[in-house]
Amino acid sequence: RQTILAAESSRLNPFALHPEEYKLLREHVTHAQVTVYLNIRNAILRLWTRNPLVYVTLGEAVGCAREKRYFGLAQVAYQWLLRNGYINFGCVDIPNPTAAIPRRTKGGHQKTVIVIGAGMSGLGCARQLEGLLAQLGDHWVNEGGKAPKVIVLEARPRVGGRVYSHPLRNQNNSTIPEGHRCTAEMGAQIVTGFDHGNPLNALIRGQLGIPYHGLRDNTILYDHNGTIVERSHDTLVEKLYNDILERASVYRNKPATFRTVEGDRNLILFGRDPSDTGGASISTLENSNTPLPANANTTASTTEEKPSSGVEKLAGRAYQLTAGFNPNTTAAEAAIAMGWQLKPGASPNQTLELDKMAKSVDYPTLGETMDYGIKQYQEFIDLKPRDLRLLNWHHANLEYANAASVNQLSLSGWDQDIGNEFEGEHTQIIGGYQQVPRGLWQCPKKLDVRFKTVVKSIQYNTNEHYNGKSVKVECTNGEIFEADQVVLTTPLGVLKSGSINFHPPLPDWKQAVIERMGFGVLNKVILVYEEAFWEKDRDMFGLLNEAEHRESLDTKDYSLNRGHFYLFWNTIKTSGRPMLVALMAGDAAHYAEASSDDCLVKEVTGRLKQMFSPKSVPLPSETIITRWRKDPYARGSYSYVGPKTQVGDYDVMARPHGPLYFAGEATCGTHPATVHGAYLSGLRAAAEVIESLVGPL
Ligand code: FAJ
Repeated sequence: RQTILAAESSRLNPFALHPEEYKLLREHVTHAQVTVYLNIRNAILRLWTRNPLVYVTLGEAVGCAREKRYFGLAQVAYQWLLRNGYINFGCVDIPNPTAAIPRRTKGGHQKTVIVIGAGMSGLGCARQLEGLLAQLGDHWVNEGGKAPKVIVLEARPRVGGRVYSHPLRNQNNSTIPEGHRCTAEMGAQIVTGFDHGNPLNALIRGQLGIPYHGLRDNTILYDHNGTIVERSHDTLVEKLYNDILERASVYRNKPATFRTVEGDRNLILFGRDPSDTGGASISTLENSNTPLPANANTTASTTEEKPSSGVEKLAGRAYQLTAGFNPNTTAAEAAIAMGWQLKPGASPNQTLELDKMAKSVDYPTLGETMDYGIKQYQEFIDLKPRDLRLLNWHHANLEYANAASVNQLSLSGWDQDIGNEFEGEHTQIIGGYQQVPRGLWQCPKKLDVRFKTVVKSIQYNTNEHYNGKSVKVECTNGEIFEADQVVLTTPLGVLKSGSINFHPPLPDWKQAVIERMGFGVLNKVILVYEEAFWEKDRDMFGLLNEAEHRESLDTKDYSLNRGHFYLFWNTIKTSGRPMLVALMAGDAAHYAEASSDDCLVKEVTGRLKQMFSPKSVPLPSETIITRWRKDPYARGSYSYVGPKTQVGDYDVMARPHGPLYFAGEATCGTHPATVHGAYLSGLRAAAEVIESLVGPL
């Protein structure tokens, strides 16, 4: 059971090969040997996950094979896991380098790999490269040269990029140990699914020992006048919202499937190997007319779709199909089942006709389609203003999760990462999330990061046989770096802005995807007080904003204000001071960019006074307001799937071009817009660079 869990928490299917393992093994192993391989691979993962402070050696991995004849399989499993960042990643001390990756370099001179950006992807990539290169130690010597050097160029004077824990006033005392300093999270704040696949688990808990606080699902919603929305009412409207979302999901693109094979589930469950492992290789069988074993073809799904929990919703990214949703049930029947009453005379046969909106335009959006659905629901159920405020609160929550208005999200692809969310506790780091990138930078040995080094142009040569450094990187401070490979991790917003010149220009396929993908904005209004006037034990509370009167149409518009301070995080447990973080999502995020601090503080204080009346709400003693769109090294908060984004675009973002490699959250289709996605993209890019240096496994 422990080995099964180890595979699952490493985002691998314990019972099936990863598509890349399948490609590597299909010509060399039989179906029965797949079971042996999976048993070994899961057991190696178990060695790693039980204590990620300790490096798993090749010898230990080989020890996971039960018979000598499977030592070769164990070596392959070990090397695959190592190369792809499933084991021995992060801040682990590497013992005397062994010949873990038996490959040789092509030339004798010292190579240079430059990583641009010291965010989680860049640091993750550089740390992984250092680790993998160290293990090739002897081979560089054999080649008469030194191991390649890795240099990180970072525009800012700090590490972390969009993970930034801003020190609070009078707290910038370096004698206070990091984990105890009072900080405000300007960027990422939540770590999702600690126990179930998040690679940051190994870093935060296993290696750096950083304290964290588990989020509780005890959120309440305040209406604009300060009354608290009853839980039952909130649930009723949320069900309606989910129903419309689910009806809109029929327009979702079909997920890509990959070929792979499964092992024998029963044997793997009990950790046993098959007695007879002979026969033809998988590829021979596949190319012949022989019927394949029952489990021979399967699609590679490492995760299953699961309904999300309340906390997950508030943590951002997970509204998804609930098990048992039946799209053939009419909307009116569904409404009755939820607990709504139909208007007098309304027929239970009434349903939503979303096609008119979804199919009438070239680039339908989620927001327009859902609003069309809400309008149709209003024909047969009586939605009161508070219901509409609640529905718009959920829109705002999606706008937070995607850093964009729902009217900018692709109807067919906005949740293309569905099914990959990690289950389990969501947490916040105590003392600042930036401890994680700092740890990656410093442990076990400082990476070579050059701060305040802003890259302005990249000259590159795609000729594989070019005899010399293929890339010249020029910085605004006049420094020039020559490199054999460059890993670019600058945010999509920076790439979109064109602030880095490429010579020759990036090819059309890369430039086009940069333009098609969405890069949105979320902002925070951070308020520090002398004393908390809110309930200290609640991690967050929401606010339903009042509709605004639109004179031109003489109607009330619920969308205009919905993202203004729609959610407050109470970070007293993690920041060390009484602090509220008010989120500005969707259009409100842009409003925050254009408004003065004074204006925003006045507005938010007004809202808080209404919510907490008759308590007195003072002005904050310190305020910090983010304006991520204006930040020249981010130009926004995170990526989203815009109406013109195409299926597979995240992978196109990730695809290398000559000596240029790409990492960053916007290159991680399975976990975009997240810190763990950024980190995983760094591991992936490191594997690509290593392959280009020493060849494939
Ligand atoms: O909590 O995992 C969060 N949790 C999370 N990610 C978030 C979250 C969002 C979320 C919540 C729940 C589930 C999933 C996501 C919501 C929000 O609360 N939160 C969040 C909030 C804000 C306001 C922001 C801005 C972001 C988040 N994110 C997203 C993550 O922070 C990012 O996905 C991740 O940190 C990106 O890492 P990366 O390595 O891909 O990119 P950067 O920007 O960190 O690093 C690039 C580096 O390049 C920077 O250091 C930059 O200075 C440098 N650079 C740029 N131009 C350069 C350059 N260096 C040299 N020369 C140049 N020309």
